[in-house]
Amino acid sequence: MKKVKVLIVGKSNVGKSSLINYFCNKHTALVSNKLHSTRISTSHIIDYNNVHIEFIDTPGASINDSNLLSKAMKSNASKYMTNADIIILLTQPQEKYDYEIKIKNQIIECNKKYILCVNKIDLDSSGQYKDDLFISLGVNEASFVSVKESIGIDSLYTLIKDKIISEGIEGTDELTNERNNINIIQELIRESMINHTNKELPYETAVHISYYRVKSKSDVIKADIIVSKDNHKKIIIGKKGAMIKNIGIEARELIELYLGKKIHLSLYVVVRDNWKNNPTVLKDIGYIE
Ligand SMILES: Nc1nc2c(ncn2[C@@H]2O[C@H](COP(=O)(O)OP(=O)(O)OP(=O)(O)O)[C@@H](O)[C@H]2O)c(=O)[nH]1
Ligand SMILES: [Mg+2]
Repeated sequence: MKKVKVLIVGKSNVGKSSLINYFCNKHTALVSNKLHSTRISTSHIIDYNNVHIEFIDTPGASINDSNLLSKAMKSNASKYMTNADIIILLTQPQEKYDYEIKIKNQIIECNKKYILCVNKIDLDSSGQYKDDLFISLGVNEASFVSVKESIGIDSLYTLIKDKIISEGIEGTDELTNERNNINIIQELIRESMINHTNKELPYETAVHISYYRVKSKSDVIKADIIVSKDNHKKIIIGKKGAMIKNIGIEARELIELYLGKKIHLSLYVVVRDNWKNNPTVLKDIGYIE
């Protein structure tokens, strides 16, 4: 099956994962109002008139941390740029576009063209940000959308399809990456955890699928929630296991919607000291190769 790769890049929290869920008409990418939600790139495929479009979500990295995890997140989007057929640089109404200039330069270094798209236009009806955006990026046009209000996305989709046709993009014939499924499931469990825990805790945790068996009626999935401190383990388990139970219920619902079938999900909380700097743990989770 030939697929056209559409890579979505941009600062954290601009709505990259939200846009992908909208295109796919399905909740398969982690969405949250917290910064640095997405940790790993995932592919989401849709079919349109026999054209298979693979939307690739990326972590929006503008992190200052210098641990191994942050480095992996920062390099994630650029790793996929060279193979992308189309790149969407997603941004939002804001005062400065310094981060977008950096991404644009990265795209140009890879010898690629991009579609500039501004999401969250529902938050700024004045449009005053447009001059700064155009001057900063040296362009004179962009797509303006609001995923939340369903504005402009059909036009963006048409733009993508027109580009596929006008540039004669045929797509590539690649085997579906088995790892992608695992990555999406890990991210959905993280989404449930983000929804149930407060403050910084989601940043201190990771999810590793330790066991996955496909069965005819319901798949069996076991996942470790990795934390670095005993007191984080206590918080995630909660009083009489209430917290982990609720995380599990929501995660199961999200995964069942994604897979379109029933699953049996078991969650375990595991303490791994300084896991963000542990190459073995990061490799197991798929954050580094
Ligand atoms: N007001 C408004 N909020 C939006 C819109 N689209 C997405 N959001 C919200 O913006 C927040 C961030 O959305 P995400 O899709 O997780 O952002 P992201 O770019 O994937 O972020 P990272 O994964 O951290 O890089 C969520 O709370 C969304 O509900 C929009 O059009 N308008
Ligand atoms: Mg995201």
